[in-house]
Amino acid sequence: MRKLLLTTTAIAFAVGAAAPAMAEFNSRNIRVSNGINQDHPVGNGIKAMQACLDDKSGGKLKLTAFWGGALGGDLQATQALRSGVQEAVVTSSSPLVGLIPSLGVFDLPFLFANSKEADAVMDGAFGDMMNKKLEEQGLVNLAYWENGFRNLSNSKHAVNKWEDFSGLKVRVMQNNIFLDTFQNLGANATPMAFGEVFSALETNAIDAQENPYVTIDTSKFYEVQKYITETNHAYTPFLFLFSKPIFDSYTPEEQAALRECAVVGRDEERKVIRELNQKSLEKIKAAGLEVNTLSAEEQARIREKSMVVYEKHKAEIGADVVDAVLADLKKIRGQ
Ligand code: TK8
Repeated sequence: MRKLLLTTTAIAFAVGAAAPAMAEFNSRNIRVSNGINQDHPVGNGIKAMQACLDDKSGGKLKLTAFWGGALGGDLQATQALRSGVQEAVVTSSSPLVGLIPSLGVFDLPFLFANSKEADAVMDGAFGDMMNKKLEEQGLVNLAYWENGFRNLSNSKHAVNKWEDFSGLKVRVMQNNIFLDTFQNLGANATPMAFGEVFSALETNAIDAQENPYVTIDTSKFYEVQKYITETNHAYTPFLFLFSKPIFDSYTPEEQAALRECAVVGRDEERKVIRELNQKSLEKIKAAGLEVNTLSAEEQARIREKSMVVYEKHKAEIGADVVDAVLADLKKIRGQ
């Protein structure tokens, strides 16, 4: 007993000695909600972020993750952040376009050719510019995580060309750019929150949806779909958003740790999701789905015909924002 007490005192002393650096950290329980499931790479990112926070805060900053939309969908959770009743959410940018129209830039069809381009734009000055707009709406974006390139799945027929989209009832994220992109393709597009997609597919209320392979895998959409086409029609990011009213009440050390560790989490999440992409596709194939790819000509045709969406939505997104991202991409592509 005595020995145990001594040991405890020694530990307390050791912790105490390290305390000055930790003095600026308070015990915080940070709730982070997600619409996707825990086995999505966002789960790996959150683990890595937690390890980093443990290290920096001496275990004081704790993330508690809620999966599968348990705290509400993307938009609902984001509103809870703005009013300061929830700390954080990993959300797609797309459902927030009603709130921040310029975020619609990320929904423009075929904007990014690969994830390298997406990373360069989001982790650079353009990403910072969008973060300022988010801050004006009470949202601190700690980092851009990856959702990924989106592909179409459906229960009706193989989609190999423009004409095959005709009449398909496709769920799209809640914004006009996605709606127009799919209507322009001839589909019957229906905006819907992510949490309703599985049962809408299961009951055939809709025929189709579009998401990255990893989401089609981890959210089990493959169980209620028959065909999949690698369309890569959009790359939409995840935002790691923090409630600005809550963030502002934290100490500078806590704020810095959150920002730095969200980047550590981002790097892990991007690494894992990129490794998983092909594995998820294999799993979807093994589940019996027919996998189709578009020919190079058809891809070019769809891409070209989709460009009307840029002109239609440029003013609403902000001409300066669209021009800025296109200028950035030109630079990145060395044009
Ligand atoms: C999950 C969503 C999802 C998105 C969608 O909450 O809605 O289709 O791709 O990842 O954010």
